[in-house]
Amino acid sequence: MKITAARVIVCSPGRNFVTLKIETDQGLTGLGDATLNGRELAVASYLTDHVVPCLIGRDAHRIEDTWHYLYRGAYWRRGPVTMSAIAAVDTALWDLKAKAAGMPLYQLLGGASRERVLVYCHANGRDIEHTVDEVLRHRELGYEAIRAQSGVPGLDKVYGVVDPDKGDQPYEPADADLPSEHAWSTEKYLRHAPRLFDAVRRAVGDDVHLLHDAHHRLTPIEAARLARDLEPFRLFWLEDATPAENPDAFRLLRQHSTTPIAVGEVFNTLWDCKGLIEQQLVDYIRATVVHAGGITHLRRIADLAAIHQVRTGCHGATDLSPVCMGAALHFDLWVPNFGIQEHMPHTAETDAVFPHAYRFERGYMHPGDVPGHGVEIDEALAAKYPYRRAYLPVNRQQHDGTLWHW
Ligand code: CS2
Ligand code: MG
Repeated sequence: MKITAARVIVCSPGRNFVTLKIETDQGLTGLGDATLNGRELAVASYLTDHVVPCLIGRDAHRIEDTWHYLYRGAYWRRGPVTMSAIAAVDTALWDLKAKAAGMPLYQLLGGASRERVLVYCHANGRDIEHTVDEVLRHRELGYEAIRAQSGVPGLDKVYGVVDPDKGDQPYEPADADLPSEHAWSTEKYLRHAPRLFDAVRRAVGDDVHLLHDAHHRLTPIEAARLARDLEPFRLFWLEDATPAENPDAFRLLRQHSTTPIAVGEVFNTLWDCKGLIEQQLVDYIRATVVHAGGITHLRRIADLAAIHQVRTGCHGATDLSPVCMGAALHFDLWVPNFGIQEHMPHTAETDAVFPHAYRFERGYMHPGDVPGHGVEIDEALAAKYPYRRAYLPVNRQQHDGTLWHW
């Protein structure tokens, strides 16, 4: 099966998505997600200008060889742009191989290890009361695992907190002309977070998994304090408590708390994960298909994690396209050391552009059983939503304006 053409499709049905479509001489096509939120066109150019010419004429079945050709062959390895581009090719090739075999992708990985995939949703509110209502509303929808984030008294805008009354989109509007700036105070946040989880746990009872994302904003000792203060509420995980570049920071966190720790949505390769996994400094690894080199590389990360009793918890925010979600769900159904999968529903516009076989049912998802990863693109519809420059916000310290982690 020879690759005859490959194209990058950029569209913005509410937010930007970059999709690679590979065509073959057998008439089969494969799709891969290449979306890197806020830096979308860098990956589109990497693919169109540098990768696509090398794909034409290659054997689409040689997934492993193509991966190494793009990783080692480029000399400039790793990094989010490179690894998202490689992921798109890899995902499209797995899609093609599974279509050629007439099987859903999870069958090629080794078959299903479970009947369905546990997912967690986002419940967020402007204050504690609103967040509790959102948690209870998601519980009604059947979610057994719920991430709770809330506005913080004294802070105008907080990441992950959407106020539908203000017309907020999840995370950031796709038409933001320049990054919006938020004010941050660690002191206010650290006072507030334990109060939030006290209220949520009381309202929802013991039988729900609760999760929280600190979004890299704390120093190691602040992260340790938060993890310890949250212990009575028995979190499923505390995510990105402190920036992940330095594994030693996680040692300090570990020494102070038994709250399970998740990290890795910004990781791109095994090398980012290696120290944290081997030293058992984290419990869940959040790398996912699009930003960590595709199915081929994510599988290697998961295998290393398995021997250290670290489980997977793939990133699944709405800036990852349905193509990534579909591929991730096949991976999740197979991977032996599965933990949980993040799930934020896409908008109706996005779902219409990317028809898919995966489905949600009362807190669980399934990738479906059509050959391939089960996600397609309606190109005519996609063309109606042209790219719009969009940025993630930035954070500054409230007291003096110093730029801080977002
Ligand atoms: C977040 C993400 O889902 C999460 O856990 O941290 O929404 C993240 O901020 C975005 O995906 C960044 O693009
Ligand atoms: Mg996160």
